[in-house]
Formats: sequence, structure tokens, C-alpha cells
Amino acid sequence: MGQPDPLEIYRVMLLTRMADERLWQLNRQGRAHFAVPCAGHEGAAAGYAFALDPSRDYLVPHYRDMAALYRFGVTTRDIFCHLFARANDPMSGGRQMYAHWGDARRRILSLSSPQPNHVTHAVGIALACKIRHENAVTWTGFGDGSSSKGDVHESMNFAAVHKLPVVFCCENNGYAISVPVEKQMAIKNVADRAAGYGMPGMVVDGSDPLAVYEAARTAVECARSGGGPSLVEIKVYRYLPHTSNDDDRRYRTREEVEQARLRDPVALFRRDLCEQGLWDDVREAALREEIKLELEDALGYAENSPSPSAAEAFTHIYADR
Ligand SMILES: Cc1ncc(C[n+]2csc(CCOP(=O)(O)OP(=O)(O)O)c2C)c(N)n1
Repeated sequence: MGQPDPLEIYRVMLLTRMADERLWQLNRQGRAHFAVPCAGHEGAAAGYAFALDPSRDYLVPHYRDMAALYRFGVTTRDIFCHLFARANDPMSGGRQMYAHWGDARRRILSLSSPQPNHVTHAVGIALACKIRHENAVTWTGFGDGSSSKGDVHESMNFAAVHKLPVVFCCENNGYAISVPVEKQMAIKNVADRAAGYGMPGMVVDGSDPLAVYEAARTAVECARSGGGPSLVEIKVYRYLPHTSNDDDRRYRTREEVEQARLRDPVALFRRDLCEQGLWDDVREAALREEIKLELEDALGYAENSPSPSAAEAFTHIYADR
């Protein structure tokens, strides 16, 4: 794969930011029962996703990775149908909670509600790929809080021993809901743990999508060429509460959030593109207008889509005999 077009990365990031804002509004208006914001994580998810090949690689994402879904072909209509739990929600036909991304057609496996059990599934996919000589890399994501769970350690150990084509990605936003990272690990970087498993560990700034892309590309190339797994830690900040059920004023100051917004990945990348003469206010306004229409189309489509039928309520729950 050649170098990605920075304007395409920016389009995915802005689309994600604006979709995220719209989903949050719908929740506040009482029209969507649950929202999981990803504002602040766009540079991370867009940056790494452009280092993957959606035609052959597998994605087992973190729940804040909407930008990566776009890169894998998920549409805004899909996301809104998932939000409203419609029958045509490609993630689960309206069965799973919002942000449980998974779309078999697009090689995306659902994350697990018991966090982060899906990391073990990702390692299983990578093992299957190795056995089948399938030249595919599996990328899996989780947060800093989840990085201290046993699933992650066992997965990394197993993957390193068997040199599996998998990349572990920790999006470290400094909190597991209200628990700050200092209270769940005694080291500075999650990536420092990589040495303990015998794999490379990298720390990268999530406000710089091109730096994330470079780190991800190194890890993906290593996995694809038989070099085994890597651990990529992307430092980010979550600007909104953990979910729509959380009140983040209880555990962090507004000053801290405002300070973090100075490193907003969307704003910083836009500034860089403008400085390089690749972007300007006119193009920005046109793209925002285009995205607004896309969001309104998706909202109308999802609101008018049918709910799952009651007759389907037990499908996939009990074995058919
Ligand atoms: C086994 C398990 N314990 C607790 C929860 C509830 N829970 C959901 S997300 C979350 C915090 C995860 O934090 P982190 O991994 O840092 O990711 P972030 O939400 O910050 O992106 C918790 C405790 C869960 N889903 N599964």
C-alpha cells in the first residue's frame, strides 16, 4: 500500500467528530438511549486504520474507534441504524448495545462487553490466519484500564510465543471511567510492558494522525512479514464523559478538559493541512456541509427503518434443535 492521502484521513476524522456530536445530541434529546463518545480518539483510530488493508486484514476494535470503522467501509447509515437498534443494523440486527461494533462482511469482529475479552478473540483470529497461511493482520484495541486485565496479558504472551500476526493497540486516555491511570498501573507507559512479553512497544501521540499511521505501519509490516506482534500505545484524551451514563465533573476539572482540548487532533491536523496549503476555510465549509447532509440522510434512514420483529427475539440465543 502506498502512502495514504492526508486529506482522506482528515475527512474521516471530521466525519467521525461530527457524527459523534450528532449522536451525543440525539441522546441528550432523549431520542437515542445510549451514547459512547469518541471525541479525542479520532486521530488514533483514523491514523492506525490507514495502515491496515480492509480487503484482507481483521479489525477487533475498541469502542471509541468509529474512525477506523469508516475506513473499513461502515457507513453513517449503518452507525445510526445501530444506534437506534434497527433490524437492518449490520452490527447485530439491533441486539447489542450501541458501540458494539461488528460487521462480518467487513472483517470487523465485535468487541466484548466484558472488557476486553475480545483481545483473546483477536489472537484466535491471528492464530487461524497463521495456520491457514492467510496473509492477514489482526488489529485489536482496548483502553488503558482494560490493559491491566488478565485477558490482555495472556493474549500478548501467547501471541508473542507463537509469533502471531496481531497488533495490540492501547488507546490511553488517562481514565477508566473515573479511575485515573495512576491508580491502575505503577508504570508510566502501557507500552513498557511489551518488553516483558518479548515484543516491540511503541508510544505515539494520538493528536498526530500521521505519527500514529507511521507507528501502526511499522507494527503491521512486522506482523505481516512473520515478525510477530507489537504493542502500540496511543496517548489520547477523551473530551466527553465515558458514556451518556457518566458525569465526568465528579472526577476531573473543567480546566483539565479545556487544557486537553488545546491538543484536539481534529483542530491540530486541520491547522497543519492549512499551513501546508492543502486545506482552507472554503474547503472546510464545503466538507462540513456535505457531512451535515450525510448525517441528516442517515438519521432519516435509521428513524424510518423497522425495529427487529418480536418473532426474532430469541434468534441466536437458544440452539435450534
Ligand atoms: C470486565 C468488565 N468490568 C467492568 C466493565 C465496565 N466498564 C466498561 S468500560 C470501563 C472502563 C474501561 O476503561 P478503559 O479501558 O481505560 O477505556 P476507555 O473507556 O477509557 O476508553 C469499565 C470499567 C466491563 N465492561 N467489563
